[in-house]
Amino acid sequence: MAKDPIRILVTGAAGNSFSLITLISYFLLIGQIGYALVPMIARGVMLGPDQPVILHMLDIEPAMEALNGVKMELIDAAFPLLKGVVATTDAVEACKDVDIAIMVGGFPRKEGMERKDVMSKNVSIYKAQASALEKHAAPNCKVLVVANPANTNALILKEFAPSIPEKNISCLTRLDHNRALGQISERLNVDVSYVKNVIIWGNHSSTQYPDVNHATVITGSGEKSVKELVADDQWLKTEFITTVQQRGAAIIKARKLSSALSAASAACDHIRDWVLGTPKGTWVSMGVYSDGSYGIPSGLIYSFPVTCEKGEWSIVKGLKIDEFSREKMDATANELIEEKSLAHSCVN
Ligand code: NAX
Repeated sequence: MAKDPIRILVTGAAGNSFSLITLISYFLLIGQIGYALVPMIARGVMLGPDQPVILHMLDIEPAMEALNGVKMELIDAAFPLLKGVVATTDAVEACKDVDIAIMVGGFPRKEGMERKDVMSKNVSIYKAQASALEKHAAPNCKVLVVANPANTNALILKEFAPSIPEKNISCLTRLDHNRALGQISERLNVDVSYVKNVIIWGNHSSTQYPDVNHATVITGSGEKSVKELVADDQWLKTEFITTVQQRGAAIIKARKLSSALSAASAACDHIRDWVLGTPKGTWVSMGVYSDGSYGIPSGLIYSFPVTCEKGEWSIVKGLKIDEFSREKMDATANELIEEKSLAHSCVN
């Protein structure tokens, strides 16, 4: 019997939809994650080839025409799994009965803007959308925040939607996780699907800590430690970390646009694993509400290694943390504490 459709909200779905003037003022640094993401969802990349979906797309008024264009293209693509499209600038209509919400829309930092001004704009967006989700989404709606500052936007959403369980709110660090897998695969010249259990700790920012101390590669003679195979601790502690931390900037430099394809793909990976489960023996990185694990203060949305089963994530416990890692994990936590207090100072 055919499954019932799942309703998926994508905010910021018009992507790259600005007037020429806005475009110039953004200095061409805008990506278009929403535009890359919606066809992936409609094709079954996120929830599987037998799961029908109804897409809800929310954007702002100036992007409405472009959003209607995206809707026309979705219809023209004749995706068999796509059972409906809602394209709107009304947050209430957008959030109505959604089972999954992917929050890509946000206010980007423009040249000359203070951090506090950007934070303030995003706090007001996430406060308003939290309330629309809380009142109108399906009761067990899972939320993934992609827009930056992703961890802190997710935290604001959590705080202003108190009836949504904290377990249902997350932010995207899977792109960083996938970037770390990619770097190890390139370095060892092995298929990326044989590399597993890297970890991204902390903030989706340049203070994130990509950690391979527990990562392995599946080989013909069993699993081997990435550290042993790389056999170059200096590289792992320096270039590897900075390459992953600064990959977003490197993409902007090369493409003159931010990462969109890889970010959309990572959002699909994040939701797929969360809903359908992580493979046995494998963990992934997700920004989730800290329960105090690994000495990370509770009350932060922090990226941890997690496994998922039956639609629930759990932080992987008991990993040994060395002094080098401890310092990096605390530094990124401290940045999140500071972002949290900046965000709170912007709430009105
Ligand atoms: P774009 O600027 O192309 O798209 C943003 C979209 O959001 C636009 O269509 C805009 O009209 C819409 N929008 C603005 N305010 C809105 C609101 N209040 N409600 C609904 N929609 C609204 O950015 P894009 O490159 O698609 O990136 C989107 C966000 O993802 C940015 O904040 C970006 O920094 C962040 N990223 C996060 C990543 C992660 O791993 N967590 C990686 C990629 C990306 O940098």
